[in-house]
Amino acid sequence: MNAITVMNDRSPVDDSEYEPMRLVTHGVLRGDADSSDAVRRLLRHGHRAGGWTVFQHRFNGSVNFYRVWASYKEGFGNLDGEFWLGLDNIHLLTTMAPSELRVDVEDQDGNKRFAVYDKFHVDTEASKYRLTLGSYRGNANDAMSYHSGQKFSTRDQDNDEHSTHCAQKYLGAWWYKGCYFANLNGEYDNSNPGQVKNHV
Ligand SMILES: [Ca+2]
Repeated sequence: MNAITVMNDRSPVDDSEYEPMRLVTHGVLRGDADSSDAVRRLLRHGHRAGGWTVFQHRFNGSVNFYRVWASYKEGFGNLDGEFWLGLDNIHLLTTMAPSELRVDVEDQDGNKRFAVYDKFHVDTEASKYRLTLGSYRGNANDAMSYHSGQKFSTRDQDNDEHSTHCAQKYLGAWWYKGCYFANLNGEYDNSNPGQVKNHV
């Protein structure tokens, strides 16, 4: 399971005050993939469930997610532990077949919720892996629609729309805008298992 903290008001996280809603989640994508070695490897390792392919997994903070562009491009971590599949692979998967994005969330009391976007595409590196999402459905917060249309940013690449460098400011890497509703690759809080800090 991933860990994330998603805000529950209607403005993006930046300097404004807000009450965080703590959630646990993992991001998965659905699509039929067979042309990439890395993707084949992933699928062989059984990281699929009900037609969904997990492209990001965080659950104990053992892997550092505050990484540079090249690392997010290639992917990192261990498929048996925490990992990021890599933007090139996510681009490939979402280009080979129409894909959906699903986020499953679980709060500290074990309450589970989900969000699904009926279209999910990540563009090429030349386009800074621009994100496109379709319509939301589910019973979790719609934390991702805000990020649709945005370029990916990392600690060494500021492609967001904010005057600051969101990835550096919030210790993550994401399709930041100005800055975020969701920050799934943000700092993991080891002092509070199952949580990710979303504000510094
Ligand atoms: Ca900026």
